[in-house]
Amino acid sequence: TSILLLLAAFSSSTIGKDVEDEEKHLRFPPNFLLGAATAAYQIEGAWNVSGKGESTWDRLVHEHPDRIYNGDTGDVAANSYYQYKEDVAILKNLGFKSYRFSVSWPRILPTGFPNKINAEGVQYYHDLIDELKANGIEPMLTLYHWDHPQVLEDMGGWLNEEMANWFGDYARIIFREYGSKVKKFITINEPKAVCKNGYSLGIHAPGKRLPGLGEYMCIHNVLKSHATAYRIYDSEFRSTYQGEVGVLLDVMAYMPQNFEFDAAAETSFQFNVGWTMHPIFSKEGDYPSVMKQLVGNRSKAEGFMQSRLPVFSDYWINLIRSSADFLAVNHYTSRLVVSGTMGEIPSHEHDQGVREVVDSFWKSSASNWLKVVPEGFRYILVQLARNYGNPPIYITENGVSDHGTLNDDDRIYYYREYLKQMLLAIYEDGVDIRGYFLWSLLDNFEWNEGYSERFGIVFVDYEDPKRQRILKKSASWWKEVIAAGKIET
Ligand code: LGS
Repeated sequence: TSILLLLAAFSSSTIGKDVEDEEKHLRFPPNFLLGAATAAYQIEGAWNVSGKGESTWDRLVHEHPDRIYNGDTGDVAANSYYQYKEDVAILKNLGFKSYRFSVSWPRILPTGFPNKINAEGVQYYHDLIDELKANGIEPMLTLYHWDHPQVLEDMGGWLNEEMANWFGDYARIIFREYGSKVKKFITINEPKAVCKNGYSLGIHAPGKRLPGLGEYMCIHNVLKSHATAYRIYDSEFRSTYQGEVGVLLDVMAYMPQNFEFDAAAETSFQFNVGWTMHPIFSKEGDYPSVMKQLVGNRSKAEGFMQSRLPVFSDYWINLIRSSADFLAVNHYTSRLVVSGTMGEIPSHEHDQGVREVVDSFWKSSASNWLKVVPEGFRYILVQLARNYGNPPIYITENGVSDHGTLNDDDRIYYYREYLKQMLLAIYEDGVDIRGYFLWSLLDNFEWNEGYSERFGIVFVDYEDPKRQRILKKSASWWKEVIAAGKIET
C-alpha cells in the first residue's frame, strides 16, 4: 500500500498546479532551519595535542596508509581546531541559521573513561558553541561521528555490549557540559555505515572484517548505546534543559524498478532502514520480521546454530522503543531494487536476497556510489513518513562531490533539484521536515578517499599550511537562497 500512496503523492503534484503553487513550492516554510554540517575527524586536525587521546581513525590512517587515497590523514585536516572562528565567520556571512558539528570522543575522554576528563577538549567545544551563539547560529551537536577512543576499541568497541555503558558515560558528560547551550543532539552518525564499513567490510576504522556477523552485532550495540544515551537525557537533563535527542539514519531511496519487484524494494527498505528504525519507531519494537526470517533462514543454511541476527531482551526492546525526539536523515543518492542477490559473502546485503543497482541514465559525481537522483529524495522522505508515523525530520546531510573546482555549477544543480523535491515532500505530501543541513561547509577529509573527493561549498587549499578557505560559486548561491528564503531558479 505504501507504494500506492507514493504514486498518488507523485501524480497529485502534477494536477492543478498554478503559478502561485509553484512559487510557494520554492519557498522554505517559516522557521525552517537551514544549516551546514561537518564532523570532527574530517576537519579539526590537532589529532595529538591539547590532551586528546588516540581515536580509531588516528590508528587506521597511521597503521594502514594503503587503505586511504594518497595515504592522506586527518592529522591536520582543515585545521578547524585552530581556525574555527573563520568557519563560524563564513557561516555567518552566508546567513546559515544552524551548524551541525561533532565532538571528538577521545578529545573529551582520552582514556575512554570518565576518570579523566580533558579540560582543554571540553573548553574547545565551549568556545566553538559560544562563537556560534554570539553570531546567532544554533548548534546541533553529534556525539559520535566515527572516531571513538582507540582504548575502547581495544576492548571490542561496537562489538562489546559494554559500549552502551561507555557511550552513556560519555553522553552524560556532553549533556551536562553543553546542555544549557545546545538544544539538539544527535547520538550516532550513520549506524549502518559505522557497522558495515567498520566491522564487516573493514574499510573504515577500526578495520575489522567479520562479514555477516560484525555488522549485526555492531548495530545491536549501537541501538543499545543510542537508547542508553537517550534515556540519560530523558531522566537527568530534559526537565532542566528542554532539548531534544534524535537518532540518525543514513538512507538511499530503494525504488522498485517496476511493479513486479515491489516486494523486493520493500525487503531492501526493511534491511537498510527498518533494521535501525523499526526497533525505535514501531509499536512492537525489535527488528523487522522479514530480517529475522531471512537472516535466520540463511544462517541455518550456512550451518550456524542460530540466526546471525542477535536477539533483544524485553528490557532492551522497551528501552529502545520510542527513543527519539526526531529523525535525522543523511541522504545522497538512490538505487533501483531488482531480483537477484548481492555478493556471495554473508552480509545484510546478501541476506536480503535482492539486488540494488543504479540506472545508467543517472548523472554521475566524483564518488562512484553517488548518482544524482533528485526524485529519490522525495520518494524516501514520503516512505519514511508513511512507515514511521510522520516523525519530525531534520535532513542532516545532503550534498555532492567533485574533484575540486570553484566554479561548481554541478553542485548548484544538485542542491537546487534536491531542495525542490524536499519542498514537494513538505507541501504536497505533508512530510514533517523541520530543517536541512548541507554536506558540507568545507572540503574535508573524505575517509578512504582522502582529500580527493570534495563535498564543500567552501574550497580548502590543502597545499597551503594556513588552509586558506575560498568560497565556491555554490556558497554564493546558498547565500542568495537563504537571504531570499526561497530557491532561486
Ligand atoms: O563525508 C561523509 C559523507 C560523504 O559521503 C560523512 O562523514 C558521512 O556522514 C556520510 O556517510 N557521507 C557520505 N556517505 C557515503 C555513503 C556511501 C555509500 C556507499 C554505498 C556503496 C554501495
